[in-house]
Amino acid sequence: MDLPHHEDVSPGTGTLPPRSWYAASDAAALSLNGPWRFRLSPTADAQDDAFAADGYDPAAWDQIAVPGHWVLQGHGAPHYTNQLYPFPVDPPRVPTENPTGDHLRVFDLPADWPERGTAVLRFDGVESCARVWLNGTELGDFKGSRLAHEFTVGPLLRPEGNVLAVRVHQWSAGSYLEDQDQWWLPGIFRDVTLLHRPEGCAADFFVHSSYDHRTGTGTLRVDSDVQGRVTVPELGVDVATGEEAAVPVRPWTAETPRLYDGVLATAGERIPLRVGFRTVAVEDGLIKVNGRPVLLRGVNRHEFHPETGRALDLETMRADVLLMKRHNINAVRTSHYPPHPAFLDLCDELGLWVIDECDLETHGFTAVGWRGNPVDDDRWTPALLDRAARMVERDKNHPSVVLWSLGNECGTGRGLTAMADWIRARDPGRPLHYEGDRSCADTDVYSRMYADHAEVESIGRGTDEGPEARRHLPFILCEYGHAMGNGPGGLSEYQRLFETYERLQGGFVWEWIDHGIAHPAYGYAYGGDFGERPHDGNFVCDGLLFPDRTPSPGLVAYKKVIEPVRIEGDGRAGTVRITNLHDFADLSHLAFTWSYDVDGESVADGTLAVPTVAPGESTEVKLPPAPTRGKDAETRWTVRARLARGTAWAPGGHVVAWAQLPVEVGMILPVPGGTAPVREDGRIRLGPAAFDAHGTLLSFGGLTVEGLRVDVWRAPTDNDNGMPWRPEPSVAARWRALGLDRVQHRLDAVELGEDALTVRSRVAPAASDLGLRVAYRWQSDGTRLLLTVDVVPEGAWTVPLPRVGIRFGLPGAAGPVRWFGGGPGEAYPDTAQAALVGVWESDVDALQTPYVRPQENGARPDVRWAEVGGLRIDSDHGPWFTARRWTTEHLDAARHRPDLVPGDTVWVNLDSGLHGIGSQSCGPGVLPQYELTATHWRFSHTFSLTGR
Ligand code: IPT
Repeated sequence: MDLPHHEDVSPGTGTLPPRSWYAASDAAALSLNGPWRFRLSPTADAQDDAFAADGYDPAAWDQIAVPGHWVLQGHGAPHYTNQLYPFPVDPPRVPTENPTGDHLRVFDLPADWPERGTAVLRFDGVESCARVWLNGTELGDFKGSRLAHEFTVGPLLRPEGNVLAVRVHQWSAGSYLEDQDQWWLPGIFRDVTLLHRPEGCAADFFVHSSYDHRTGTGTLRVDSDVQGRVTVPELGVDVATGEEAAVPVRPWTAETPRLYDGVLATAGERIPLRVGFRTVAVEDGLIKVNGRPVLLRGVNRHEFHPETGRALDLETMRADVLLMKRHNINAVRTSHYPPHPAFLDLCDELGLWVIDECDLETHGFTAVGWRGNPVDDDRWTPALLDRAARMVERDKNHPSVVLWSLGNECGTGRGLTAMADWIRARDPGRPLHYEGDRSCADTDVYSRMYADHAEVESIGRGTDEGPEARRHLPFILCEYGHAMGNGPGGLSEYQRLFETYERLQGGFVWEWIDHGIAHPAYGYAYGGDFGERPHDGNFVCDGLLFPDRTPSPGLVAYKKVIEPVRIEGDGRAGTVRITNLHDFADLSHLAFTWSYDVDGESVADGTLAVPTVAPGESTEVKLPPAPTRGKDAETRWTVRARLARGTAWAPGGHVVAWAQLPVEVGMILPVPGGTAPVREDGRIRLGPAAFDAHGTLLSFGGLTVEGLRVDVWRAPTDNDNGMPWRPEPSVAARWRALGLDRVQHRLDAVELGEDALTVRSRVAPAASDLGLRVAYRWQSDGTRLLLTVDVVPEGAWTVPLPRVGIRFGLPGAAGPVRWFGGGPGEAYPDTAQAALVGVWESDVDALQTPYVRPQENGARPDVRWAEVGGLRIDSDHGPWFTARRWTTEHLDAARHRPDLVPGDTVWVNLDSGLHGIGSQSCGPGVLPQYELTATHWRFSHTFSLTGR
C-alpha cells in the first residue's frame, strides 16, 4: 500500500539542506506572519489540493493568526497526554480522523525587492507536518515540528499576488517521534519568512570561537562554502573565511556573557556575528568550560504561553530569560526540542548554559514494551539524522549551547547511535547528552531523571552500580524537583550533594512553566478539560511559574537554594563568612548590606565592606557593633548580597543572596490564669470567652469563633497524590484509606476546674482503632485566653499525618493580616528555604497560592504572632499559619481555581506540625526528617483582641 507523504517515515521532500539561523543580515527579508486564510477539515483527504492553485478564491474561509495553533483559535481543541500516544500505536500509520488545516496567504513583494539573486521560504516550526505550494507549484513537504525547513522559491516569485498554500495535518508519521509530555497543538506556530538570497551569499557558515584559559587567547575561524572576510573591529580581527585569528579576549561564560560584534562579509551579504569565545570539554570526568568545572543550576523549559501555546513572541522569550537570571538560574535544557532560535540569541546575550535537545521523543512505545520503537528501526534513521542535522546546523553558532541532547525518553537503539556519530563528526566542540540509555554508550555525560538523594549521593561517591566506564563520566540530573503544584521539596538536600561531590554537576528542575491553557470557565485548563481521551490531567501543570508567568513559591525557594553566594555566620559574635559559589565571576559585581531587626522590624541598616573573593573562595568579615539590644526582644541580622550596578537582566540593588543570623531569642509568653470557668444559661463562661455546654468555643470578646478543634487533614497536594502509574499507594492514598479526611471528634469530658476549662476528646477515623486523644485546656487572665492542647496518639500509627494543629472560623474576617514569622510567601517544612523572618502584612486573599489545580497552600512558617479579623494569636513555638475563605474540604473538592468560591468565614489553621511536601508527583517522596510521624504533641496559643 502506498502511503501518503504524511504517513511515510521520510523526513520530507524538496527542502534545502539545513543551515545556521540568524535573525537579520543586509539581505532583504519579508515576514509572512499575520492573518492567513484558514480551512479546517476532519480528515487528511477531505479536500483535494485545488486550494493551492493560482486563482483559488478562499472567500468562504476563516482567518487565523500565523504563527499560531488552530486549536487555540476556535478550531478543534487541544489534547494533552504525557507518555501515551493519543492514537493506536501502529507506526507509521495515523488515524483517519486527522484534523487538517489548509492555510493560504497572498503576498506582494516590496517595491525594493532585489531583482537578482534568488529567495528561500523558511518555516521555523509547523506541527506536525506541512505540504507547501507557491503560485500553484508544489515545493515539497516536511516533518520535524520544532525545526526550520526551507525551500528555494526564487523563479516562482512574482511582484504581486503570490499565493502561498500550506496544508498541515495534526497527525503524521512524525507524530511518533514527537511524543513529548505536552499538549498536542497543531499549526504553523513559528515564523514564516521569505528571505532574499543574493548572488555570492554563503549557503552556510560555522563560527568556531574557542578560548584557551592558560593563555587567555581566543581563536576565531569562520568556515563557509564561499570566500568572505570576517571582521571583529573591537579585536582588530580581519581575516578570510577559513583563516584563523588568535587574539587576547575575555571569554564567554554564562556568568560573564561577553560577546564581540563581528561581520561575515561575502560578495553578496553581510551577516552580523555575535562571537563568544569559549571551550567546552569533558576532562578528568568533568564538564569543563574554559578549563573549569561548572555547576548547572538549571530548569527544563518547554515553550509555553497560556493563550498562544508554543507560539511565543520575543517579549515572552525575553521575560523567561530575565526571570531565570533573576532567580539565580544559570542553565536551561530546551526540553524536549530546539526552541525558537531567538531564545538562544537571548541566552548568548544574557548568559545561560544551554543543553539544546533534539525534537525527538518516542515515550509512548513504553506502553507496548518498546516494540517497534522508531529509534531502533533503520527505516526511521534518515528521519532521525535529519532531525539531528536540523538542530545542529541551525544552532551551531551559539556560544550558549554547550551540550547537544539527542532527545528525550526514546529508549535505546541504533538510530540514536547514528545521530550521535553524525553529531560528533560535525561538531566535536560540544559533548553529547542523552538520558534514556543507561549504558551511556553514545553520550559524554551520565544523566538521570528523578533519582533520589541516596542514589545521587552514591553516584557522587562513585559507588553506584553500573558499567565501569560510566563511573568516569560527569553526572547531571537532567530532570529533578518535580514542580507540580505545591513544592517541590528536597531541593536543598540535592544542592548540598551537588556542592559536595565534584562529579555531580547539578541539575535541571522539571519544569519552568505550568502549561495551563487560558479558559473562560476553568481559569486555566489542563488535560481532560476539552473532553479529550486519553489524557493525563494536571500533570501538564508542573512548572515553577504559573501559566501567566507569576513565580510560584517553588521558584522563590529554588532561587534561595541555588544562591551563587553563601552567607553564614554567628550573629552574636558579629562575624559573617561569605563564600563565592560562582564558577568564573568574583564578587566585585555585588554589594553587601546589613540590617538589624528587633522583633522582626529593621531598626538600623548599613553596608558591609567585603573584599573581592575569587570563585570557590571564602572570606570572613565583621558586622558593626549591634545597634541596640532590645530587652526581651528577638533580634537578628539580615545580610544581603545585591547587584552593585544594574546589569542587562536586573537593576542595581537586586538581591542575589541573603541570610539571617539570629542574635537574641525573644521572650517566652507569660501564661495567664486565675479566672474560673462558670456555667451560665446552658453555656460556660471563662473570662471574655463563651463556650457551649460541650466546651466548644463560641466567642471571644465580641468575636464569634466557629468550630475550633484539632485538625489533621489537608487538601492533598500533587506531591501527596504521587504518581498514578506507580503500584505503591501514595501518601495521600494512604491518608484517605485510613480516613484522615473524615475523622470523627468524640466528646469525652468537659471539666470545669479552678482556673481552667478542660475539654477531652478522641479524634479518630471510622473503621479504625487508631486515634488521637486530645485535651484542650483553656485559661484566662480576664482579658486574654490561653489554649494548651495535648494530642496523644493511640494505636500503631504507621502513616504520617498531614498536619496537626487547630483550626477555627472567624465570620466576616476577610481583609488584612499581619504576622511576625516567616514570609512573605508560602513555606512548608521542606520548602521553607526562602522564608525570611520579619513582620509581614498581607490580606487573606493574597495569602492564597493559586495552584492551577487547587490544593493545600499558603502556610506561613514560624509564626510568633498573627493578627486576623480583630484576633491576635501569640504562640511560643512558631506554628504554621494559614487563613482562607473556604474550608479544607472545599479546597480538596475543587478541581479548578473558579471552584473556590469565598464564603463569609475565614478559616484559620495553626499547625504545630506539617508533613513535608517532597517531590513524589514524579520522584522521591518526603525525606524522613520532614515526615510528620505520630508523637505526643503539646502546643499553646494565647488569644487577645487587636482592638480593630
Ligand atoms: C519525564 C519526562 O522526561 C518529562 O517530559 C516529563 O514528563 C516528566 O517526566 C514529568 O513531568 S518522564 C517520567 C516518566 C520520569
